Amino acid sequence: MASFKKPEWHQNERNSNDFTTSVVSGVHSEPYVPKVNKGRFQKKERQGPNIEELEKELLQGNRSALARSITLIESNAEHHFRPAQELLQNLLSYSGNSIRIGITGVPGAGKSTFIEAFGTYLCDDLGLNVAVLAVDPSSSLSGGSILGDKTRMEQLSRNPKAFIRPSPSSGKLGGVHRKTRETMVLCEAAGFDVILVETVGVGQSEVIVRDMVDFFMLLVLTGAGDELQGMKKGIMELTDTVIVNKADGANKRAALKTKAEYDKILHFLQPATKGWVSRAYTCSSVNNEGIDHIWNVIEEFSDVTKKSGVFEHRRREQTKEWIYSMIIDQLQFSFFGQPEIKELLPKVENDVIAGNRTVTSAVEQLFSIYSKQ
Ligand SMILES: Nc1nc2c(ncn2[C@@H]2O[C@H](COP(=O)(O)OP(=O)(O)O)[C@@H](O)[C@H]2O)c(=O)[nH]1
Ligand SMILES: [Mg+2]
Repeated sequence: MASFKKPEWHQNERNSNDFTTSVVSGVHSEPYVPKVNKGRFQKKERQGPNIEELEKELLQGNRSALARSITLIESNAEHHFRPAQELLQNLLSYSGNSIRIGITGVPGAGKSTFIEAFGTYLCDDLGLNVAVLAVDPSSSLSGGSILGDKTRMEQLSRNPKAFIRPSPSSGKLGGVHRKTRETMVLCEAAGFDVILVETVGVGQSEVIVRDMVDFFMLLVLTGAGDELQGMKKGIMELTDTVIVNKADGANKRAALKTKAEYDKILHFLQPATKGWVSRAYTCSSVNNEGIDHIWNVIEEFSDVTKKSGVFEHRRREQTKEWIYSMIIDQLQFSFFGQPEIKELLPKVENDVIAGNRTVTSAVEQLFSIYSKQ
């Protein structure tokens, strides 16, 4: 009697969202396809997202359509890539009409609490639609450290005029960088007037965010003495304002002193934006003090830079920069994704580590294989 080997099933390795299954082994005269699963799973795969409908709903400001669209562009599944790009292409002409604001600062500076107060003010007092995005390069490792912040934005997350999205994780079809930029396009097409991008001041994240926003602010704590000494000068040169948060209670006087110290430093630095003098301000996010003034500063910034042409110029430069960062993303993807490279890489690595060959010759060999494809 012929032995019957039970077919084994496995989920496709791409993404846990992909419920496509396939037979990998098993002896059977006909391919073994379970009837129950066939219709359900294959239908989902074949149909894909309905881009036209998604686009229509998103343009009407439908939050659920926006959330689904972001999920689509954030997806690391290859079969989502084309539909996502098609959607973006269709929505591009509706984007660009917001003010994009980046917010950075060390953990604990009060960024999330500030966004809660600031965002609520913009929604409730000014009637604006506010989207909050996060860029957290560490989140792909930590599983989304920004999640905890949702509790700090409790009020805002329930506001019908606000939309909060945690940081995407990076993947082979592009990193956090591309996904955040594309998410901005989607938010603008959905009618958001203000986009706030929160980032932890870790590694290169503040430089990345500076490159995708119009206005960039640094939130700092009081008692700057030591902090000022240790602070990277670089970040001060990127910022359009410094906000000394937690200017309340016993901390208020110290906050004013800190503000004066930052003003002094800013005075000696190159301005982050041509024609704009970066200054320091104080606020209290928990007491809602000074929040409205910060918005006035941003509006003034927008007026000044739009009149001088600096605003548009920066956006054009940012788009150019976007092209180059995408090229680098794609190159990495195609290089490391190539089967021959994948196969050879561990061997080459070992050879170099063992001192049998130079790094240059190893890289040269890999590239000659890559360019032959
Ligand atoms: N007294 C006071 N505490 C604040 C203020 N803003 C934030 N905090 C507190 O500072 C801590 C860190 O805030 P959080 O928003 O999570 O900082 P983030 O890590 O920069 O996002 C929390 O315990 C907040 O309650 C403020 O304006 N005044
Ligand atoms: Mg936070």
